[in-house]
Amino acid sequence: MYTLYSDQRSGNSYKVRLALARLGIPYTLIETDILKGESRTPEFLAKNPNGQIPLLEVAAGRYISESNAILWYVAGGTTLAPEDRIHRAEALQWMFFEQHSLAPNIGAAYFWLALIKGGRDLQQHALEDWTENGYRALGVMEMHLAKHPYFVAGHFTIADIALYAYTHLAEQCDYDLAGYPAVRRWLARVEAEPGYVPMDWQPQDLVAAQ
Ligand SMILES: N[C@@H](CCC(=O)N[C@@H](CS)C(=O)NCC(=O)O)C(=O)O
Repeated sequence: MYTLYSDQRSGNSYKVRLALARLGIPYTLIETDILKGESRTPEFLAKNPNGQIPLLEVAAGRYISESNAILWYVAGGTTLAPEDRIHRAEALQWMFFEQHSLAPNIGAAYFWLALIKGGRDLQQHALEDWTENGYRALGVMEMHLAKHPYFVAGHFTIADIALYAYTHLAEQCDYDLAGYPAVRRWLARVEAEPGYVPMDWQPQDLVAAQ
């Protein structure tokens, strides 16, 4: 059985919880509080030298980090992970876009504005860039979603899961989605998918970090 090191408030961790729920795969969740430094302890760094969650133990002592790599692993062989060459490349394209254009802006804004007390003052210098670049990323998604129901292959895939995680948090960190109707319709479409779980959902098998 998989063991997932995850922080309930982390969008990157939520991607993995959402995929595992959709796939009906049981796992043990180890709640790892990043604000208490639980991903930077010597024990955790021995598992992931990069000191970040999510981290998935796929077999005894064998770990995968990076949320989007974990999505490919858990969804392999299912319709969530497109196998034909063009759809696989398009899924990767959107998942790299998520890491380079969405998460560094909306993900960072969510972390500092929604999770960190006093974060707005501490990060005042970065807000303008996060706003401009975050809206730019939303604009790219809007253009695609105005013509397509999902990001790739005409159906729900791990590309949607990757992009959903921080997009659905955008309104909690100052972004206004009113001007992005196709993005809003897509968010609702993802939420209507079978097996959908909200960000605060946890599996039964839960243990606290050691
Ligand atoms: N590119 C990585 C980013 C992972 C990441 O930023 N994780 C954050 C939580 S969302 C974290 O562990 N932060 C704690 C730290 O860096 O100490 C992914 O997609 O998994």
